[in-house]
Amino acid sequence: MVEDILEECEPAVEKLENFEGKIRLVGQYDADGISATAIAHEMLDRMGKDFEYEILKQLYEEDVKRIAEEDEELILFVDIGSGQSEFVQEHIVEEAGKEVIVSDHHEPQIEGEFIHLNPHFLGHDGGEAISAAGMTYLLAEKASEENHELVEYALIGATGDVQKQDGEFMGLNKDLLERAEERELIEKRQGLDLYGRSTKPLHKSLMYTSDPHLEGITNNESGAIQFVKSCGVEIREDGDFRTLEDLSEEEEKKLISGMIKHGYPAQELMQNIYVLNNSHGIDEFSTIINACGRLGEPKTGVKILLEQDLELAGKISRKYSREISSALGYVEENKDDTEVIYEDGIGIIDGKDEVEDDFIGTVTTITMSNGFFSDVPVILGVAESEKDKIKASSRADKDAVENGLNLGEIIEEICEEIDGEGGGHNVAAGAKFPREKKEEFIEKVREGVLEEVSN
Ligand SMILES: [Mn+2]
Repeated sequence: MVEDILEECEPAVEKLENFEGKIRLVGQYDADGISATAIAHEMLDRMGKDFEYEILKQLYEEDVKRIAEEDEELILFVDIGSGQSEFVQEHIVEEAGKEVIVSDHHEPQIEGEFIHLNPHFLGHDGGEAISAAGMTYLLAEKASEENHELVEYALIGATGDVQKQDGEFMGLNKDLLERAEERELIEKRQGLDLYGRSTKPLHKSLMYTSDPHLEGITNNESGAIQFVKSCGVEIREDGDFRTLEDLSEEEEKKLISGMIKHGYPAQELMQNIYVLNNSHGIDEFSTIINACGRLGEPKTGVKILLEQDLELAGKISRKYSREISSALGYVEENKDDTEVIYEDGIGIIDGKDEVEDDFIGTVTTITMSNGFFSDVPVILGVAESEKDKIKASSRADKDAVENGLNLGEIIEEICEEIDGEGGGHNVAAGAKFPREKKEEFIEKVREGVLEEVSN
């Protein structure tokens, strides 16, 4: 399955090997982009290349112009570039006459006159079949056998881009998973799929579980603590609450048999869990890599991956939790301010310039799962972003989605009307648009959602 992509990688490998000057590597700042950057970094290192790298949140035209003027004559873009390939073609290829390799999976604008590796050109779905880390891994695999161990980064990237469906890798990612399993870089086992598996204290994960309803545990903190203890599982370790991810396989089994004994439908909560060699679950680890970008230090993510620096990973994880707590604190502090937090058919959180735009998505996810708004089909969060833009993030209630609500479609349509960019899935969608359109956007989302929900 991946053979066609490997074949496509041949000219890129040749170009890199034969190029004698300095190379510029440009990556994107989420878990997939950081993983792709780490793979390319290692590959270039092993080729003995002289290179510089940077990681960007977005590739605006002005960034493309700046990169065109830098010293490097060959630019390797990973997880970024396909969506801006017109600018790349115009400013870097045509005006500056430089060489370009793009390894990406986003919808390409144009193919361009440069080496453009993208699953779309080969009839593969870039949405869930393979990520940029996967594409870049295949490039590295083609370049040298030494790079084979990097395949776990490809899976970390795919996980970060939410390419797993019901806990399973799909399409080309499945081929990559096979490679990783053969090389004993990842192990699959069954585990409980609870909210906050790696980020929330175990008893809270249990208490937030409402589907299925766990009598005596759901919304019952002391009940949840009692239950964990009754299974013979320690609730704390060195004074800190443990997450489900912190449990050993044995302890998790105890918890599962405890649930079955109590008559809870544990099998409904079971899912495949992928554990990396560093003993972190892949979801948790990809969240940490993603957090590096959110915290404005994406290069730390590259360092964690390349050096397997788990101490640094722990630091980032704690820092990220603090940022999330402070963003949630804003919601709590302002819950009586009807200009900021209000319910109007849907739940609205206006983070203004107080909630970092990178955290508004997490805030909407958490307020949706913890029942902050009593009974709304959708929660919409907005926050001020750079360049006079607003970043919006929305989450839909499961029942509303089951009744046909598709947030992604609603948001995408609205964005077309208001000169914004956005879209997503039925349960979660995001957007970016000019600041002066904030009220209009909120109103349109409200109308769009209520219209579908009432039908
Ligand atoms: Mn990506």
